[in-house]
Formats: sequence, structure tokens, C-alpha cells
Amino acid sequence: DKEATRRLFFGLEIPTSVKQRLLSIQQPVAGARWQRADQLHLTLVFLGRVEAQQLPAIREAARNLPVKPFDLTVTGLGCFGSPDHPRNLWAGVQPVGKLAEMQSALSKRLASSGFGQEGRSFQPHITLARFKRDAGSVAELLQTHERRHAGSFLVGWLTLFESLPRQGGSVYHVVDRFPLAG
Ligand code: 3AM
Repeated sequence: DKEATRRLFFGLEIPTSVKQRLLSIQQPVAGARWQRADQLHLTLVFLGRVEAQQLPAIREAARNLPVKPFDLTVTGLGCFGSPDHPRNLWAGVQPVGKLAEMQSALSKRLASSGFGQEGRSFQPHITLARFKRDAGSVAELLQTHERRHAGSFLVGWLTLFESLPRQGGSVYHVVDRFPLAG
């Protein structure tokens, strides 16, 4: 029953100052749906539709993750698809290693409780725009901003988000926060 489930994922919240710098690169591109400030996030593990009775186990898996808080820099631009046929325009992060370690610790915990998807390798990104099938090129935009820094922040917790599909793009709500305990 769809009504009884919630679409959930784990990720990072992005500080307002970083969001503002990310939003400032927006420019008209045919077929682009730019993300609003309240939509910007970094996905760690996508859970999909989850029943209420599964939530305690999911919370337990995320609690006291043995990872030390670390600084993350938001830098660079890239796209999924190709510059001339983009599907997703995103900002990158550095260092990827620390974040990958955190993501891996979380997905292992979740997997041993039976959650999360295997398969796709982790490609940390902050989605800035999604594109229709016949969208315009982002080649120039990428060239202009490929080395752009959008600031740094301390990753001290992970966030459980609910994704609510809406016209004009999903709305994301914070369900819970889990401080890192490394
Ligand atoms: O962080 P972004 O915006 O790239 O694309 C979805 C979004 O990613 C992704 O989870 C984030 C929150 O919705 N997502 C949606 N369905 C997914 C799936 N089946 C998925 N990621 C992996 N597997």
C-alpha cells in the first residue's frame, strides 16, 4: 500500500552559504530544471519505499556510525550523460575518500539489516539541475565553472530524508539526524 510507505534516503544537508554559491551559476539552458535551494542535498544511500515498521531498524543502522567528523569541500562541476546531452548537472566534493568511507560504513550497516541497494558505485554529487530528453548543451557552462569552489563545511552528522514527489520537482523533508560517533 503506497499510502503506508515513505520514500526515504540518507544524505548530507548542505549549508545555506554553500547553497547560495551553487545557485549563483544558474543560467538559462533549454530543457533544464534547476534545483531550488531547499532541494540541494548529497545522497549517500537511497532506500526507496519503506514501511513504518522498518524505520526502527533503519534508525538503528545509522546510529553512532564510527566515523570521525570531517571537512568536505564542494568543488567542481560535472554531468551525468554527456555535456551535449546532459541528464544531470552536479557539483562535486573533495576529499571523496572520507565521504566514501562514511557511505560504505552506512551501507554495510544497512545491508546487514536487509536495506539499501547494491550495484551502482558511489558517485558523490550534489544535483544542480535535471534535464528533459532533448535539452540544450551544458558544455560551455561546465568549461566556465569546472574549477569553481562553493565552500567547505564540517560533516558532523548524516540525515535521513523523505522525498515527496511534487509537480515541479521533489520536496525533501528531514526525518532525522544522526551524529557521527567516530
Ligand atoms: O542526489 P540525487 O538528486 O542525484 O535521483 C535520486 C536523488 O538523487 C536518487 O535518490 C535521490 C533522492 O531521491 N534516486 C532515486 N531513485 C533511485 C534509485 N532507485 C535513486 N538512487 C538510486 N536508486
